[in-house]
This record gives sequence, structure tokens and C-alpha cells, in this order.
Amino acid sequence: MSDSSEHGPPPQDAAPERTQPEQTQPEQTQPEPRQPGQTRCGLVAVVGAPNAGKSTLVNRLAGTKVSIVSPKPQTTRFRIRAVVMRGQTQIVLTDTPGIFAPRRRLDRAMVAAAWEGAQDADLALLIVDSRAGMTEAVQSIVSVLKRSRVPIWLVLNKSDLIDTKRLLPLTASLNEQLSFEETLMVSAESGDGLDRLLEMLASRLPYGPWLFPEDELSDLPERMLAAEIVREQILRLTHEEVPHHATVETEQWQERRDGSVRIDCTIYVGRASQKAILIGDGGTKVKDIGQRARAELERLLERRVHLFLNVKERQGWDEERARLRAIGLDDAG
Ligand SMILES: Nc1nc2c(ncn2[C@@H]2O[C@H](COP(=O)(O)OP(=O)(O)OP(=O)(O)O)[C@@H](O)[C@H]2O)c(=O)[nH]1
Ligand SMILES: [Mg+2]
Repeated sequence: MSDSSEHGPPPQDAAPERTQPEQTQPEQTQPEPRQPGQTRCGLVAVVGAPNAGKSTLVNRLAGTKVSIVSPKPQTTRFRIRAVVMRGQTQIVLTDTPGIFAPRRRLDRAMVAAAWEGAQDADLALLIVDSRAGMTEAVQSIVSVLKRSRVPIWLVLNKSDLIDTKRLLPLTASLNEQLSFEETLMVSAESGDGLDRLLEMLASRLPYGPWLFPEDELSDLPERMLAAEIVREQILRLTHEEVPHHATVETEQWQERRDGSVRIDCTIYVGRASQKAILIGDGGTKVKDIGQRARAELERLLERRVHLFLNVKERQGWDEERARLRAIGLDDAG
């Protein structure tokens, strides 16, 4: 398929190879607390191959849905922040797109967003799908992470799908390649191991003031949330090339006097055939997508929602800078 350089971060990231002794250097140890009740705060990037369960984990840790989830790879397209409070620690999680060998401008921008998330962090969690094990994608990501100065924890996810004893060879082989500061086994789906993960994060992050208000759960604007919830249903209800060749933008957000909101979204697809699949016989598919997205939005926004979807064919949208900017991706060249 591809070598690690294809999965790699932008070229400016050229830190020296991570070596074993670096782990024990004093810069990585925690200072003693100066006074009881002192606050801690840190940025924790959640990175990994597509479909590893990063967004499921972030949602579960945040206790709410901040990022969409689907059984298909490449669900997350841009970084989403979730703020989790644990005692005196503010854990600022960044969900990132899965890292894979990119081809389209859209894909390159997604992978660049993931690596940028990792570079800015105090700590990175490498999420690995335990059942999938050491895939080519994981191998490539590890070979790039080796050059990172950010401390990395290995989080083996989906422990509910596998006898954890069978994970020992995978753990050993990953730890041989990169000296992870910690290795944990969790199930983002069942919640197993997550309390311990939060506890460990809370006592690992540096002392310092909180960066965000305590009640700020996420940085996703409501207009983008609406578009993402529509896209989540497209990922769930359509198959093959359609979901990956669709993008959603919120065109209008109208508050109504009765407290409800009217949301108009446009779904762009690359081809007429994809548009036909999305619309479905007599409009049944897009109606189904709309109904499910509306129900989910009403739950998340805690108000009545009138959702209108408009499907447009727009060839080459995934190479268009404006379309990528609309979903919060910078141009990755
Ligand atoms: N059984 C099981 N399934 C899980 C677990 N965590 C995530 N999943 C499933 O794995 C699939 C992918 O989950 P996501 O959270 O979307 O994965 P992701 O890493 O964010 O994927 P991308 O955004 O595409 O990179 C979904 O079907 C989840 O329900 C887990 O711990 N156990
Ligand atoms: Mg995701």
C-alpha cells in the first residue's frame, strides 16, 4: 500500500528519533504540588488509524457526543476539542481524523489536521484497535510518532472484542518500537478501563490554570454540529463510495419564536450517480437521513428542530479549498 512517509506529518516536524533514555529525563517527571487544590490542565491528542475508536473514546470520556461515530473508516474529518473535568484537572482532549495514506486534497488536509493535533499536545494517546492489531496503518503511525517529542500512551481499544491475554504479543511488539510512557487496555464502547485512564490523565497533566470555562464541553459550533450529525446518518445509511464523497454544510440557521430552530443543510456529492443514491427512490433515502438526523439534533440541542436537506452535485468538491474551509480544514496544499 504505502510507506510511512505517506502517512507522515507536514515536513516541518523533524524532531530527532525518540530513544529509550529520553523517557527517563527529568523534563518528563511531574513537579511536586506547591499547595493542595492546585489546578492542572493539559492538551491530550487522541490519534490513531481510522476506525480505531478515537471518537467513541472521546465521547465516552466527555460524557456526551462531541464527535460523530460510524463503523466506516475516515468518519472524523477535522479536529474537535472536548473539555473533561476530573477533580482539579482540566483534560482538554482533541479528537483527530484517522491517519492513513492520503490521496485527495480533502484526505491530505485531514491527515495534516491529525498530525498538527498531536504536535500541539502535552500528551498523545495512540488508540489501537486490539482486534485489528498491528496493521500497516498502525506501523506507519508508530514510525512517525517515534520522532515526536510528545509523551505517548498506548491505548489498546475494543478490549471487549478480544481475550486481553492475547494482546500481550501486540503490546510487546509496539513497546519494542516506541517506548510508550503507559500502556492501557480499554473498551470505549463498554467503558471498561476508562475511569482508570481519566484518573491517570488527571494526575499526569502539568500544573497550571484551566484554559477553558468548566462548562465548555466542546469547540464545535452548533452549525457544524448540525452538518456533522447529517453526515453521520449519511455514513450509516449509504455505502461504498457515497459517504466518502459527500460533505455537508449548514446554509441557514433560523431561530423561531416558538423556541424551535429551522436548519437548512446542503449535501454536496461528486457525481450524479451518488446524488441519485442519496436521494433514493422517490426521495426515501434523504428523508430517512433527515428524520434520523433531526431526532438526534433535537436530543443534542434540547429543542425542536425543523431540518431541511438539499442534495447538490458538485464535481471535485473534495479538491476545493472553500469546501474544506467550510468544514474547518486548512488548505494542506
Ligand atoms: N466493540 C467495540 N467497538 C468499538 C469500540 N470503540 C469503538 N467501536 C466501534 O468502532 C467503530 C469506529 O469507531 P469511531 O469512534 O468512529 O472510530 P474513529 O477512530 O474515530 O474513526 P475515524 O474517525 O474514521 O478515524 C464504530 O462502529 C464504533 O462503534 C469498542 O471499545 N468496542
Ligand atoms: Mg473519529
